[in-house]
Amino acid sequence: MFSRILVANRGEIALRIIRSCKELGVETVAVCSKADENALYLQYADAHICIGPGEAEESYLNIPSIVSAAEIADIEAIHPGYGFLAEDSHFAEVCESSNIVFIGPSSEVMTKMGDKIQARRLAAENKIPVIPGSDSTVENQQQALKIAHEVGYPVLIKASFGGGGRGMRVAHNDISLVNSLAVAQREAEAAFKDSSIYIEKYIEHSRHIEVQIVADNYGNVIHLGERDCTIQRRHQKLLEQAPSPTVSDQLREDICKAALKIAKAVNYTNVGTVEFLVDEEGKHYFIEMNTRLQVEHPVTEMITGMDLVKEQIRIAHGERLNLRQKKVKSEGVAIECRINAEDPNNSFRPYAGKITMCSVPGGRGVRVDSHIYTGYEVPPYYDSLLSKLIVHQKSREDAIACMRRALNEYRIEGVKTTIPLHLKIIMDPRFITGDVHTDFVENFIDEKEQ
Ligand code: MV4
Repeated sequence: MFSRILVANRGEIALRIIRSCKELGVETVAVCSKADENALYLQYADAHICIGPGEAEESYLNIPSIVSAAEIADIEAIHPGYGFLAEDSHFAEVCESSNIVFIGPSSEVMTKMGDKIQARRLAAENKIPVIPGSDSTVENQQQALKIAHEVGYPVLIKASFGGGGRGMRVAHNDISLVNSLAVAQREAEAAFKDSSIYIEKYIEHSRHIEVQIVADNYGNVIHLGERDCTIQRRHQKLLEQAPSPTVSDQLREDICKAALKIAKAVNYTNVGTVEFLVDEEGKHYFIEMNTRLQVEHPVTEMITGMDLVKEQIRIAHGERLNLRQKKVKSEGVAIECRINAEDPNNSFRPYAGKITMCSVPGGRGVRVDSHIYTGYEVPPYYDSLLSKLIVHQKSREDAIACMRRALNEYRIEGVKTTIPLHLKIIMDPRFITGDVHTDFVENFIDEKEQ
C-alpha cells in the first residue's frame, strides 16, 4: 500500500478521504488555502501545507502549487476528491509525468469523457441509446436549424465541456434557437475556454439516474447499481437516493449493462459514474460520464457496504478488484440530503458567516459527512456544501421517517441552510410516492412562494 498520499481538496471530502486513509494505514498530507487555515480536516491529517490565498484559482486549482506541495511532502499519490482538479485531465497528465499516482482514471480516459460530444459519440458507437441530436459540434445556424427540424422542438443546447447541466439552453422555435446559439457559444467560451456546443432533443419530465462503476487496471469492471438524482435545483443536486424508487428490475439491468459496456469500451479504471436520463415512458439515454468520486457516493456505500474511497486507493495502487459482480449486495434504501449554507428564501444565495451553534443528528442508520463545528467560519470562496446527511434503513418508508427525524435533530445556527427545504421535500406526497421528475423542486418552490 502507499505510505503517504496528498489530499488535494478541502471541506467534507478532504475529511472523508483522510478517514479512509487512516483505516488503510496510509499517512495523509492535506493542503489548505489561507481561508481554510482553521479548518477541521487539517487536524485529522498527519501534516498540512498552505498552497495559496483564499481564491480557488490561486490555491485548490493551482496545479504548480499543488505539485510543489506534493514534492515537499514526498507523497506517492494524490487524491483529488470531487470538484476543483478532479476532472482536469491536464492535472492528471502532470501527475503521471511527475511520477505521482493520480487516484482516478488515466488522463487519456478523462480527456475522452471530458468532451461530452465525444462521450456521446462513443456511447452511440457502442449501441447505447443517446438522445436524438447532433453527432458533432454544431458550428453555425444552418446546422443548428437542420438538427432542430430533424428531432423537433423543443431542443436543448449543451456545451461540450459543460457537464452537470452548466451552460444549457432550451429553444422552442427557430428564432429562439438562432438567438440562443450565439449566446450559448459565448457562454461556453467564457466558462470553459471552448465554444463547442451540441444540440439534443429536450426530453420533458425526465429523471436523472446514474450508475456507479468500479474498474481495476486488469480489465475487471463491476457496477454498484444506480442512484436517483432527480431532485435538483438549478442543476445542483439536492437529494439523492439508492436504489431509485422508480427504476424497474428490467430498467436497472439495462442501464447497468449499458454503463459496464461504455466503461469497458474506453478501458475505464478506478471509480466512475455513467449518467442517464429516463423519459416518461421509461426509456433510458446516456448523457455523460463523470470520471471522479461523486458527492453522492455515500448512498451507494450504504446499500453495498463498500468504501469507495478505499476502492479508489487500492485500485490506484495496482490491486485487483476483490469482488465479483455476483457478490455485490444491495440492501435497503439510502437517502442523502445535501445541507448547503444558503437561503432558499433569498434566491438561494450562498451564505458565508460564522456557525454559532452546531449539533449533529445521530442514532441508528444515520451518517453525517461534514467538516463544520460550532465556531466554524464558512469562507465565501467555495461552494456552499456544509454537510451531507445520509440515512440507511430497510425500506424507503423507514428511510424517509429516519431522514425526517434526523433533519429535525440537526441544529445549525448562524447561517441559513437548506434543512427546511429538505423537510418540505421529503414530506411532499409526490416525493413519498416517487412521482418526481426534472422540474419537481423548481415547481415546488414556486408553489410554496405563491
Ligand atoms: C437534459 C434534459 C432534458 N433533455 N437533456 C443534464 C445534466 C443534469 N444536471 C440535467 N440535465 C438535463 N439534461 C435533454 N436532452 C433535462 C436535464 C435536467 C434534469 C434532468 C433530470 C432531473 C432533473 C433535471 C433538472 C434540470 C435539467
